[in-house]
Amino acid sequence: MATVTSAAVTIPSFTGLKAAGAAKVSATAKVSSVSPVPRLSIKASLKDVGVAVAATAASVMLASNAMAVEVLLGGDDGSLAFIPSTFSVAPGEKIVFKNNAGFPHNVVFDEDEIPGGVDAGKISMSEEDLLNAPGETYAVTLTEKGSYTFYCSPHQGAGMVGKVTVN
Ligand SMILES: [Cu+2]
Repeated sequence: MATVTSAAVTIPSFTGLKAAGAAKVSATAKVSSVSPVPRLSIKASLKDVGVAVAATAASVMLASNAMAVEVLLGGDDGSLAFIPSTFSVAPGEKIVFKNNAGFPHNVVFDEDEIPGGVDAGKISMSEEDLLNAPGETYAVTLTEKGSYTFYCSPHQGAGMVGKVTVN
C-alpha cells in the first residue's frame, strides 16, 4: 500500500521534470546554431530522467512480487499508531513493521487474541525489545488463518494496537 502511494507521488513529479526539460530544449534550440554543446547536455539529462522512472517502476514490481505488507510504526503527524492498523494478508505473506515516528516501538501479539495453537512468543518481539532507530524493521510471517491482535507495549495505553486477518 505504501509502495503504491509513493509511485503515485513520483509520477506527477516526473511530468513536471519532463515539462521543464521540454521547455529547456525549445529555449536552447535557438542558441544551438551558435554552440551545439548545451544541446548534448540536455539530451543527457532527459535520458537520466527516463532511467529514474524505469527504476521506480522496477522497484514497484519487485515489491509486489515479494508479497510483503508494510506497516508503519507511528504516524507522520505524531500519532502513536500502526499504519494501517487493520489489514489482511494471505497465509505466508510477509508483514514488515517499519519504525517511522514517535519510537521506540515494538510489536507484541496478544496471546488471547490469536488463532488457537499459535504461539504468541514465536511471532512477537519481546516486551522489553524495542525498535529505537528510524527505519528499523521487524518482520513476521503468519501461516494460520484467523485474526490476530497486536500492540506496541510502550504505547498500548495510548491506543497503539492493530489487527491483522490472515485469509
Ligand atoms: Cu509504539
